[in-house]
Amino acid sequence: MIKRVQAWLGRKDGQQPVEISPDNIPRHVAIIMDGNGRWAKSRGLPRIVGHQNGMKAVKRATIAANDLGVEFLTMYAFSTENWKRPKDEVDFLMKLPVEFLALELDELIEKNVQVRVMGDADALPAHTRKAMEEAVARTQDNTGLVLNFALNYGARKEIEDCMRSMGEDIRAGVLSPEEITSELIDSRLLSGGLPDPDLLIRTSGEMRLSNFMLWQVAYSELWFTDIYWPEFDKTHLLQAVAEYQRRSRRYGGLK
Ligand code: V0D
Repeated sequence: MIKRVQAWLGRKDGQQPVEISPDNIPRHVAIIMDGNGRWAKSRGLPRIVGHQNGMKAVKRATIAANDLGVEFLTMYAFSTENWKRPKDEVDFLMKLPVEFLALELDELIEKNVQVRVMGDADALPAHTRKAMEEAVARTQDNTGLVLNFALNYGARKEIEDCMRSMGEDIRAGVLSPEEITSELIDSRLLSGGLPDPDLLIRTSGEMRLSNFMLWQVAYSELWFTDIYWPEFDKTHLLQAVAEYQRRSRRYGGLK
């Protein structure tokens, strides 16, 4: 059964219909939300206005993914490298989880969304951590879309921490080297319990992974768009999913 989803793709030649099959929706979509600063600069606005509008796009993407039947949505909100930005900008960014949850948590709960966070929360300001912990606690039994924020996250550090902890277990005699398998590593990464992303989206024209989920995206379909993150809406998600469905996924083997 093919459901025809009509979506405006911003093409000069008019509306372009996108075909989405309900049988092959990516279970896990991960997004590198790039281009907030560039979006603001292109409009002569301060960078923080870009981040503010980026937050609105997080809401749109969440609703669109939920409506489409995506089960897991991971958003790269703050990398371990982002601490190098000017202090004022970092301070502003750290208020966004508080603001986002104050505005949206009730609706997320109503929609049965489960909020998760992956990354080193210890280094975050108390107000940021508190808002996130509260959202995670209040939604932990929800059974709908899992909205997973990667915050103070870096893939190499995640792998480093995982290897160190396995080394410690070997030294303590509770783990043997033969027991180290892909499945064990999966379970001990910060994304433990989530399936690997089926589809990775990056906005704003850059075609890099930038230390995002390096282990987990081994077989993911990658989709890049030139649009800036604050412009992202459901038509872009539909476009990405339609392309995902067009590609054959072979896992390096036969179809
Ligand atoms: C700025 C674009 C939502 C990327 C989106 C602290 C950069 C807007 C959150 C958020 C950020 C995080 C956790 C949570 C609820 C919401 C967020 C940051 C940046 C980094 F539980 N948007 N958002 N967090 N931006």
